[in-house]
Amino acid sequence: MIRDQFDKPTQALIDRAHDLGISTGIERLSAQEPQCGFGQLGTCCRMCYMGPCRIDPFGNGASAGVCGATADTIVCRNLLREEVGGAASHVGHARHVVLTFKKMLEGKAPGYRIADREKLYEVAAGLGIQTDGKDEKEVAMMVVEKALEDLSRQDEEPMNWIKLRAPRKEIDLWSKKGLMVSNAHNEIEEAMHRTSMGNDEDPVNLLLACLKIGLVDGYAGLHMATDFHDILFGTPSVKKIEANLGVLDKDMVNIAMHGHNPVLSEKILEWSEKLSDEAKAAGAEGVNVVGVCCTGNELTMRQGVPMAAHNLQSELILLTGAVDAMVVDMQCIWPSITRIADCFQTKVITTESFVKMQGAVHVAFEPEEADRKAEDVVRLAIEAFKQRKGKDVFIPEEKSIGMVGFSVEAVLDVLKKIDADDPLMPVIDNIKNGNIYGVVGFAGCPSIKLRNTFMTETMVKELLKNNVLVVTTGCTAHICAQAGLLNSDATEKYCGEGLKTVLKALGKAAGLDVALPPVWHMGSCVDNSRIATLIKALAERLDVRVSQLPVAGSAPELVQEKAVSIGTWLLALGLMVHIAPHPRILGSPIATKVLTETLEEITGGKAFVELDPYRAVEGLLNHIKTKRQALGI
Ligand code: BF8
Ligand code: SF4
Repeated sequence: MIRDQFDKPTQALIDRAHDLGISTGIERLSAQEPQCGFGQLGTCCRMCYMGPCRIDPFGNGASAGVCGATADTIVCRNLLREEVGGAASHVGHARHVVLTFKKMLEGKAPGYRIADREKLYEVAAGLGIQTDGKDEKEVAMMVVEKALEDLSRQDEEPMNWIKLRAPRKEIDLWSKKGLMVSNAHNEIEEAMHRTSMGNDEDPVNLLLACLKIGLVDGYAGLHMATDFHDILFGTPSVKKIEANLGVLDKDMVNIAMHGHNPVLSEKILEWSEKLSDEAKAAGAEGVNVVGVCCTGNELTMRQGVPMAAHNLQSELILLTGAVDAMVVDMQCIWPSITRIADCFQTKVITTESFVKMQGAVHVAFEPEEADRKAEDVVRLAIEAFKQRKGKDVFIPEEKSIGMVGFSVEAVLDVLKKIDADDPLMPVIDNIKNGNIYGVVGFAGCPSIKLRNTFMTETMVKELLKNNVLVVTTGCTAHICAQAGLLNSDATEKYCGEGLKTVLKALGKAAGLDVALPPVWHMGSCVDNSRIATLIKALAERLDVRVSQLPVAGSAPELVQEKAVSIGTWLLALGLMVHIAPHPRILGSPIATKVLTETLEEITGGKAFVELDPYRAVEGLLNHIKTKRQALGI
């Protein structure tokens, strides 16, 4: 048994699984080891049935596939397909929300409403929609049409959401370099087409296509999803929350919401409150909705729902035996969960027709019937509680407190209290004087391969010590919350003097008695859009390119294809992106050189691969230092 390698509550549940003879990812990883070297280097091709072909980049085996494809071609084709997987997920998510919104406007989805009118009008104005003489519904429908255009137009016009959300100088650059994209679906189709057997062989051309898919992901995926989430459910504001597995309560009906889409989880939360009396009649103290993965982030930043578990804990949380229902929508849902749930009284409930699981109950969740379906789901959880009542559970007691909900709007509200006319100026002044040495965005997943090194926590603490402000999204936000990095005590404990001074002043401006936390929770993975919006605002205020700013990104525990496509978008924007573990590009000398070096001459961005947290921070700090020197600060 692997012992004492993870944080205490995670390890306690791994041990419990072992004692009960239940398999977890930790064991399944050991059973896979050593993992295939060809796969890790990216040099395995299955694009046709003359293969699969494997290229040994060290020259000890075949140097080309049966068709003659080289390691460079194979790696770049595989990378582009990974990106397509990521971008398709984000665009599919955004489309789902847009269509729900459209149904609501047409009167077909009465369970939803416009929650943030101000955001709707901000988006409409940004899209160039003339709002005079039109009512709210007409404006909203025109916004929907603009979104659907980005998924359907056949001319070469740049995507509406790029014009709406991308920084001006980067739009010019992408246009000049032939990277501009027009229709997300066409780009995804073309990327699949060009990577199929007998098409694009040129590794550089394939890498340029990766950048285009990065833009598709960033604008028709992330930004579009965030904008419609905010309009439908409200723009997040700063609030206090609890995090970690200890947020489960054995005396309540525990519903773990897992996945990504607030269209489902917001309704479940609403019905968990409405059916509270039924839960009480069943012998519970009420219904306790907790969040897992990105749905957890969506619910916490808008509704203050506790953040129970990140992706690595998504199967472990079921080992508590205290989860009555795990309700899932889309993405990052491990197939193992139904098998673990089966050992307890836990019901796994799938809700999307394209995300079904053997052993799960399927409740087809359509926006048209959102209320009735949400009611059904909560009732299933109450029934499951009745079966569990009185049985032993094992809930690790750890929980931490933190502040979440740092949308750009929320940040600007605080800054306006310091400088109403030029709210970004206080931040810029503090970047100039070095109180804020730089800003690093942490995004992505918990990797089962790196979690036991505390990769994320170690890097974040090192950066804070060096006065680097950290912003975060996704499961990395869960990791930071659990490590106590989202609260004011962390400011005192981990920040350098300069950053501490700034966060105390901001806390005061926000009307709090305490400093702001040193790590700002900006949302779910699609909300990497919010980080980009903050960067755009700074770049445009200073009239510089994004690549000139003392900022960088890190995906310190890369797992998902989605993290690869987000990372590529950030490379296109001009950022240095730190990545661990190794992306599957090292089998190609061309891909490695282009992504870690040459790209800097094109967009200003570059990938930086480093698995040691201290060396990774050193690399990020050096990058920030170079940018500061070039700006003369
Ligand atoms: O989209 S951080 S494990 S839950 S991929 Fe998935 Fe990774 Fe979590 Fe959110 Ni993002
Ligand atoms: Fe092998 Fe070429 Fe077929 Fe790939 S496309 S499996 S390299 S023959």
